[in-house]
Amino acid sequence: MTQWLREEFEDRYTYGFSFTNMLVDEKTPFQHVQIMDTQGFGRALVLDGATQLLETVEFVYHEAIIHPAMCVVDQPKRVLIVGGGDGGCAREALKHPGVEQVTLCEIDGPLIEWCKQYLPSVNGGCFDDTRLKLVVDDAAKHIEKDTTHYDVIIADLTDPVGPATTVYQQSFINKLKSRLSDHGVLAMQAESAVNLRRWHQGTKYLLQSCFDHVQLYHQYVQMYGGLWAFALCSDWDMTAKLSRIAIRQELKKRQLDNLKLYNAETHATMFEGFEWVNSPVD
Ligand code: SPD
Repeated sequence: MTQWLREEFEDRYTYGFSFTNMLVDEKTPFQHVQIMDTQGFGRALVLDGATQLLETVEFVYHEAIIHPAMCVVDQPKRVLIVGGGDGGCAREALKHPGVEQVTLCEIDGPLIEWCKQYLPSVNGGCFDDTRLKLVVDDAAKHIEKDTTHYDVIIADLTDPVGPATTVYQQSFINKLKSRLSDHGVLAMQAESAVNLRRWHQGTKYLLQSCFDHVQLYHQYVQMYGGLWAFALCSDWDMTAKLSRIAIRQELKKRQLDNLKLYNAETHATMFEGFEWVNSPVD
């Protein structure tokens, strides 16, 4: 029987997809986890009613959140992913030659197991990669104990509601920042500048209060209902590293010119093509 998963944004916009079988419908101590077969997008992962990924199109989000951050850092070796228990971010980060370790810190152990079982295409085998260090813990607690400095930190977070509100805080972002190496960067999903304007603005102001440089960029992400925002943050000026030419050279040097979405041209569109969304919230 066909059913619908529908999300409502700011009481003025809705987006959804149809599904047939529900494969996982469970509550963990952290969230309500659903995995279902969709009609046309492979399987879906939904947490607390919010779509996290659709199998056939998840690469758009995962490439967009990972590769700009990885490319602006010279020879990134250590990467920390906060959240991201489905493995999509780790899969993309591990594509960069020279990466020695990707630490994936996800609070929800059962979520990881269900994703491994029902969504194996998303992790691309990353859980068997010897460079992956899986930590099942609260990221705030983990980074208190972990003194590693990371070249790239990725915050692959759920929306800023419920339990996730604690991570959209200056104290948490500053803790992450304290674990960046010199010339390290943090990349984070930043909601939608057109559909979720208040959450987007809140995330932007939060990051601007913690970092000297916050570069927002945007990509159409069908599985989140439209244009989605990301933020690349640092305390050093990334301008030269973000040029189309620099990205083209870096991708060539790393033999990453065969990604599905990300290349020098799509990079330029993400970073320069969406100035029109920066109008104030009404
Ligand atoms: N509105 C949902 C935003 C979710 C961002 N995180 C997605 C996790 C995919 N790895």
